[in-house]
Amino acid sequence: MSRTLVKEVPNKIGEKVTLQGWLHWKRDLGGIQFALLRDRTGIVQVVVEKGVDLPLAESCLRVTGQVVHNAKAPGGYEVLANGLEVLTPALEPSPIEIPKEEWRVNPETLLEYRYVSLRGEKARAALKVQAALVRGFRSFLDAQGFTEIYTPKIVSAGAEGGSNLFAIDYFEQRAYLAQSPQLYKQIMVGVYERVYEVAPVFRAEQHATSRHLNEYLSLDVEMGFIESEHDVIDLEEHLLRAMLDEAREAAADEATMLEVAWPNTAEMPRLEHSEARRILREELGMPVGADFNEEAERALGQWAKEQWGVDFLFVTKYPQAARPFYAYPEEGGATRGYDLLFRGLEITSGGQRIHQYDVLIEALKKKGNDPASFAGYLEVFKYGMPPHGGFAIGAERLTQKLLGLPNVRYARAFPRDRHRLTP
Ligand code: AMO
Repeated sequence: MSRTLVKEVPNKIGEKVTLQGWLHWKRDLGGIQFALLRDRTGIVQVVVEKGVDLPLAESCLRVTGQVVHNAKAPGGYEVLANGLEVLTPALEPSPIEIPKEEWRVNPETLLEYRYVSLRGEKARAALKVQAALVRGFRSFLDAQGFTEIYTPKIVSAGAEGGSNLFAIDYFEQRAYLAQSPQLYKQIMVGVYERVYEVAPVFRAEQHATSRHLNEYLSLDVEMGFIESEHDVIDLEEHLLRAMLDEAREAAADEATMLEVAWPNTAEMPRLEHSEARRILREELGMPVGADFNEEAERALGQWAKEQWGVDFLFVTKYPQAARPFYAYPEEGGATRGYDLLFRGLEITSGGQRIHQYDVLIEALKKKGNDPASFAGYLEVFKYGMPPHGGFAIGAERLTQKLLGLPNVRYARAFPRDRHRLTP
């Protein structure tokens, strides 16, 4: 008999079905045994006769039985098993109780046993929502004439400043893990005008925080022939709506289980950095520098929610002191660089870039970089680079804030943090 998926079971009342999955949980009531069977689509109650030996939880099973109504069963139905085959027995009890999944337990425990804690319904739902967001990212950009690119992750220089680079031995040379695809995505604008990349990037963050990973998924976009950073922000607004729509539709069950509060996407206001800074200082009493720290971002996010009812806030015209060398400079020390705060957390940096060769050389020097280290990048600016700009969304941070996860690590299957290299 062909396999029935758990989500199809309610449509098969009275029929005989064959299910496959994992033994999620079991309970022996003396005369009768209850089991929960989990597959990729959900969980169903199975009633097993007394005397049948149920294996350890997490064993892989094939169950044949009849679907019947039972008002007391989860969802109002269950499967009365008359055949049960153990496909792969679990060899040991699971180190954590998967059905008792809880985000707020010590993250060390959940992450140490991530290879099984990921099987928890919430853990896997969170990553499923993320996969839908990423699919929305790709399909929206494909439809807008963007080309997906794949840039090297082993590079000769850092694009975002030197402080958090992972150095590696590359035969007889010193190399680094890419902090971002920034320089390559710009070069590729000279080829396709509009490009995007979905790939991991690496940051040697020394401190363990709830919002930093040492390896994260960067959703990068870059486009040519723009007038200003506002063209880029317009694109990002539409893109975010498309991503959230995809997640809402394609991961509807997961979102319901995680009790997702869908954000306001109707309005995403733009606030200049100087004004944001004034608000922080004068209205919120927070003394802040050029770059806003975590507390300042949180306060600004809360302010925007209270004043304007918005979840997304673009902070534009960042000062040069707080931006990398490639940010397009403006009069008075500002740039055309922006950040996007989502519920008070920075999920994006972006902006217009310098596209003139000599301006770029000057900007590199001003930041204390040796132009010779960037030779491979600089060359292309001799050959007609259009005015261009783009941005990068941190996929885990977007997922974290959308789902209300207490820690960004839960938005990555196998997070790398200050002390974690396994699993
Ligand atoms: P930036 O360095 O601001 O910009 O990074 C872009 C976005 O990536 C996410 N992010 C992180 N997420 C998890 N852990 C980290 N350690 C971490 N660091 C950054 C954030 C952040 O907003 N090249 C530019 C982007 C551009 O201008 O196109 C860049 O990399 O969500």
